[in-house]
Amino acid sequence: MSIQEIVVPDIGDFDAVEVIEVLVAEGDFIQAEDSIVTVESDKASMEIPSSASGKILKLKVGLGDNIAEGTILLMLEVDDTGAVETAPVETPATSNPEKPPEAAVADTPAKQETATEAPASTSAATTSIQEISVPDIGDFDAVEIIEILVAEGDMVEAEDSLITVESDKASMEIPSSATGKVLKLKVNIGDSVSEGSVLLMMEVSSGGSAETVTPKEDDTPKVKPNVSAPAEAKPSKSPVEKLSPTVHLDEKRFNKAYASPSVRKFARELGVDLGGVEGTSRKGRINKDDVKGFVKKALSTKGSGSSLGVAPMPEIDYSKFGEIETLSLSKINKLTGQFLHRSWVTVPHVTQFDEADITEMEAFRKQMGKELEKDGIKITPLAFIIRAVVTTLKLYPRFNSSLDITGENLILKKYFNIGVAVDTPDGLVVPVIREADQKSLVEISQEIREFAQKARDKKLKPSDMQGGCFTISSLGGIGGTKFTPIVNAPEVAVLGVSKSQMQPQWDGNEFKPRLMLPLCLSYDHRVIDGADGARFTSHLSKMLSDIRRMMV
Ligand code: CAO
Repeated sequence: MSIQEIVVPDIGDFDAVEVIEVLVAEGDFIQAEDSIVTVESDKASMEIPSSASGKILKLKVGLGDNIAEGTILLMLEVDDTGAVETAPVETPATSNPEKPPEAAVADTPAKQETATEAPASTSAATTSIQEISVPDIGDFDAVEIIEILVAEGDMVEAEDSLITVESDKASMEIPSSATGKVLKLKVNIGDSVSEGSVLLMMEVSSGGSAETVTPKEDDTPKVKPNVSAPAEAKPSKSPVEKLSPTVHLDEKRFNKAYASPSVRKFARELGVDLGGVEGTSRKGRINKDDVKGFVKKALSTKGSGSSLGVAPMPEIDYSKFGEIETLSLSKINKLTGQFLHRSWVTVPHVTQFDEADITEMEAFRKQMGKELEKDGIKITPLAFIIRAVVTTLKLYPRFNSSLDITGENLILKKYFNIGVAVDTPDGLVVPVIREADQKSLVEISQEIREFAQKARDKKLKPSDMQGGCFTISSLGGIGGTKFTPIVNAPEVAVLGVSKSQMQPQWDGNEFKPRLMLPLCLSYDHRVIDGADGARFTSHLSKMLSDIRRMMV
């Protein structure tokens, strides 16, 4: 027996984290990898596991303590003789070369007890015999051994493959959980094995130290009962669950994944849901590199499907199906893509459709257009729409707001800066017409032209695109009947405008041809109710149908 300090292992960036739960008590028997405490940082909580098996003599931490890597958690009485799963065997000094290794595992329980109860101190290294069994292999149950990869007498390293098993779906290599010498194989090709099946007996060296104790009995190798399995021993979780920050894994999917235990362990440590990882090894088995690749991809595509718990896009070689050309996305494309993606996944969108009768507005615009043409000024419907939007925003101030970062407060803006989506060869940009409520139709029109030109000449400054309250995306000059624009978050609403069309409208007596403008308002449903969405577009429609109302 020896007494060991159990300390906090490397827990990554968790530094000086608070103990929020102590999961063991003095006197408890624990297994290596059993959780000792739960700690919590501002980001996540994590269970800290024991690095050894034994009896807790003294707890060194309590609730509320701050701990970091190296902090002593408890003092553990450890049976170095291998009492947990192993039997002490001869030390080099006392070995009996005549005794075959197999005999070690065939000794009687009576002798085993003696070995446990009568330890003697020594500084020499000890060896023990361990049963190496099949670890957690997910949904593979009663699978057939098709290959034995080691022989008696072989030295194997932990994680070296011992056997290959095959189910009706796939094959898998089962690795060793320890380093040592194979003494006795316990399985044959054709045997069926499941989690827990003993594969072989291994001679494991436990290394010498001042505290190491070995039996003072004779030099006969012994096996003793597993003293770590009494009722008070806590059920052991998968070792890696302990060190992983709290990450939700779909256990069913995870178990079904075709991967070896070491890869499963690795995936759990990284919080990777194996169910979403594509295996590239034989028969689609997932290897460590697949898990690493998955993590790399998830990190490079911020906010990608993986972070949402959905399967990533498959990587497809399209050239298999025909000629292809690869174009790299422009900087604007990439940036816009990120913003739109974030908005799409974080804002609950609703789109309200409506129409405005702009027959009169268009007549007026055309008349104005003729008058202003000589001064080189052109007014498009967009300038009217901006004015009508501002008037409507004044009536419905929630549409001119943003949620604060906590999501608990609404910031109402008392200014009216309207963003206008501009299509350029490099992608979409949104310059902002500031204080649109203080500008005339002509001023707004000129600003749209200038911004559109600057955008296409790549001359927009970052400040030209800041401070917007509400965005308009006008596709009217191009075509289309309706679309669902994405809110330019943290704004809460965006107006899409499609191409106006002459349509028959019933005036109570007869159908009359009227120029109808399609309006598509998308809004953040956390901030705006459906009824208000409909009120907003109705009012906007009224403004555009009778532009005199904008003056009121
Ligand atoms: N219905 C019918 N015709 C329309 C219209 C509408 N809703 N809106 C504009 N038009 C007409 C204009 O009157 C103009 O016709 P005339 O030259 O005969 O007067 C023509 O379409 C072209 O207008 P325009 O597009 O040059 O000017 P605009 O002020 O309407 O728009 C701008 C300016 C910069 C917004 C626009 O050029 C643009 O880039 N739009 C694309 C926006 C976009 O890509 N949105 C998608 C975002 S989501 O991916």
